[in-house]
This record gives sequence, C-alpha cells and structure tokens, in this order.
Amino acid sequence: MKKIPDEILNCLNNNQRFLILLHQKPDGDAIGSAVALGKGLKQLNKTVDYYIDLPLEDKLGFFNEIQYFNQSLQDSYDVIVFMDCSSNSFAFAPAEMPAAKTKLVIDHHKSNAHYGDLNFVEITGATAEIVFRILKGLQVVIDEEMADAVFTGITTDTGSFQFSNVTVDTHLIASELYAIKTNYAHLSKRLHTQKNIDQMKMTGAAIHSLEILDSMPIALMILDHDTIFKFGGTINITDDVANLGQNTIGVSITALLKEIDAGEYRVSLRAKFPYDIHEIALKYGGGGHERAAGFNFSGDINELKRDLMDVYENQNGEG
Ligand SMILES: [Mn+2]
Repeated sequence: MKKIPDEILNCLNNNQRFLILLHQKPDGDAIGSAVALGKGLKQLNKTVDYYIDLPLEDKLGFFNEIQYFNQSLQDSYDVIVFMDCSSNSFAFAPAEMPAAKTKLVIDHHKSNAHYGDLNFVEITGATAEIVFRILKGLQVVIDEEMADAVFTGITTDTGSFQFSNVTVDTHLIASELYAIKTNYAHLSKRLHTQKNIDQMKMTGAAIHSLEILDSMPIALMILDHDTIFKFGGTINITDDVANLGQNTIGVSITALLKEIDAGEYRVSLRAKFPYDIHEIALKYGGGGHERAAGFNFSGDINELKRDLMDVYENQNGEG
C-alpha cells in the first residue's frame, strides 16, 4: 500500500480549521470519506465543519457524525478539503465560498481537474481507501464509526467488491477494517439490498422498463416522472438499480434514466471492460469513472441512445 505524500499529511497536521466539501448528491464513498476524515481530524483536536448536499439517501443516514453536518460556517478556514469530487463545478459548495489558505483535493476520479492548491488524486477503488491511508499516516486511532465509514465508501464504490476497480489495496484495507470491527454483514445489507416498499416497487418498475438497444449489448431503463411520483416522489433509490441492468446476460453498457422533473433526467451509466462511458458524462456536464458515471440530461433521449451505441461501435473489440 503506497504511502500518502508528506505534503498532504503536513497540510492536515499543520493546520487547525477545516471545512469538508463533497460532490453534489453525495454517495456512500463521499459521505464515508467525509465522516472518516472529519472524525480523524477532530481526534487531532482540529475544528471541522461540513457543508453537504442534504438530504442523504436513507441508507446513508446512520452515521452519528451526521448531526454535525451543515452547522454554521466560518468566514474563513485554514483548509477547505474537496473529497470524491472531480471538478470545482461538481462540488456542492456554499453560495459564498469561505476564504481558505489552502484548497486540498482528495479524489480517485481519473477525470479529476486538479483544481486545488494541493491535489492528491490516485485511481483507487474508492476515495475512502485514500482516507484510510491518510488516517494511518496521521496516526489516528480508527474507531468503529470511522471503520464503518471507510467500509461504506469502499463497498458502495466497488459494488460490494465486484467491480473492476477492486485492487489488492482494496482488500488489504478491508482486512484491516475487520481488525477494528469483526462484522460488516448488517452494514452490507443496509447499503446494498434493503429497500423500503416504495424503493422495492420502483426497482421493479425500472427492471420492467428495461429495453435492449438495437440488438446491441446496451440496456436502457427509464423511470418516468409518473412512476417516481407513484412510489413516493423521490429518486431516493440506490446506485444498485443502475447495476441491475448490468446483471442482464449479454449486457455490457447500461443507462438508467430517472425523470426528476418533466423532461429532466438524472442519468446513471455503467459499463463493463473494455467500454468507457465517462466521455458521455463529460459531454453533458457530469463526471465519473470509465465504468460508472452520471449526469443531468434534458435533451432528446434518441441522442443519448446514439451516444451509447457510438461507444459500443467505436470501442468494440478494443481494450
Ligand atoms: Mn467515489
């Protein structure tokens, strides 16, 4: 497991007042990374504020540390930490950004724009893996909630250790987490399989909508506004729904479209090796990874279908 560079550890060690920011609509990795680093810094007697896009997905609402999210902000900080966020514009930030001596970016997205004064970007399974290494570098004692937070980041961003972003380090870190807490079964179920009845029905509706594009290995699922409204009016269903399309035999690329407002979609893309769909997300102002990306979309769905088919036709057989 590679060491975290001294300049990153020094930035955290030698400053006192921190603000933690994440990407919009924070996922398990973003929230897990924030909780773990925030608690670690507090253990070193730093002050830590969080400014987070709420409400969280239900499944992420269990951290005790959440009670400290979005309390009053200071006019200035020593360090503003951007976590799991590939670009400035994708960050969820206050309308008036507090002043800071240093903007520190900690991320694992290939597309990261290195928009900080100090950037630590490494392609890992999850940002939470980097945070775990930082905590060890800072010689923080990792408690059970921090272990849960790191585990949450890793297991959600790796699809429960199933995705191609899993590495030796992912498992080494997980093994160390099991030395802190012996059982993550309850947490895994909470994060991956348990849904309330509306979320269950909406998952069913998404699967029911699944279509295959033009005999290509591309699946499209659409949850229209009426369906979302019928099952509680929120798209508070997990990434796992997008992954379900990928479970269809013969499918290599999946798009899940959730119509959050009339004609306005939140799109989640998934791909299997060797396909790279993150360029599509970038085209529409979103971000992500080669095999998992997302963006907001209000155009013609046929254009999006064309983009997906282009990825297949242009990248087929490469790799
Ligand atoms: Mn992530």
